[in-house]
Amino acid sequence: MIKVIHMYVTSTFCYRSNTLKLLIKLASIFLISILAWAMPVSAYKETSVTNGGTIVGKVVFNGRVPKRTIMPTRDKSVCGGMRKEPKILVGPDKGVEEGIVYLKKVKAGKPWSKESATVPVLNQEKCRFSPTVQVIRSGKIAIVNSDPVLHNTHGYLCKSKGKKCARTVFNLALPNQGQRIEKSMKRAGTVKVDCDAHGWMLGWMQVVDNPYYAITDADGKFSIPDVPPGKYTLVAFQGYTGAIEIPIVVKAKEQLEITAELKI
Ligand SMILES: [Cu+2]
Repeated sequence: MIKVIHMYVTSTFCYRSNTLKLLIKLASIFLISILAWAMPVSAYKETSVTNGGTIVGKVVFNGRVPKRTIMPTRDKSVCGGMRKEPKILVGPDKGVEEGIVYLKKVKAGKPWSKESATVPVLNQEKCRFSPTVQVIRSGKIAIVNSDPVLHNTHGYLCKSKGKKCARTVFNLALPNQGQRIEKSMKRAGTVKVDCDAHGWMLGWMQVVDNPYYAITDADGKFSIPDVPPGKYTLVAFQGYTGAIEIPIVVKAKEQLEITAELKI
């Protein structure tokens, strides 16, 4: 009998102890997650870069370019009629226009440009986002409606490599022409923007925490100068393909040539 009671007490104690351990573990994970979320990303330090290298390159897409059919169902006098648009802007030599290129997790380097101090604008004009693709310094952005129709501008933070964009970062109704609302975009990351009133509207923003970025030109080319020598991860992103990451080594006063091939 004593043995049975002893076994019962021991097993109950073990059970309780294990439950307690599990609870402590869960609480720790929860606390760590909260802290990681609340803590600011380590701030970028501006220095003068005298021996920097330059990254030049081209973003390409070699596959068949998929198209989407846009069929406006409302506000046609402002938004236009049915049309087809390519999902990737690819030039004759396979260069991808409006690709975003940036370096991840740069701790120190060249100063931010003066332009980056002004509040960037995401305009909505003729039911299109303008610019369709932009890179913004983490901070404020102004969302503007230039149309005489309601736009409900909705931004989603993408999870990884520009995919799984589901977490709402802003959701703004702008019923009036000329309306302007400022939002704070503190976290670096890719943001997909659409409009709840016009399902075909699509735009992309990359919020960055360092000034090493570029948007590709009509030939898919880009240049990122004054990069302090070192190892980095270069990211090339396009809304439909998502992002690819390329490990690179930048050497003092040298030019590094990169071809970033995006794939579906
Ligand atoms: Cu809209």
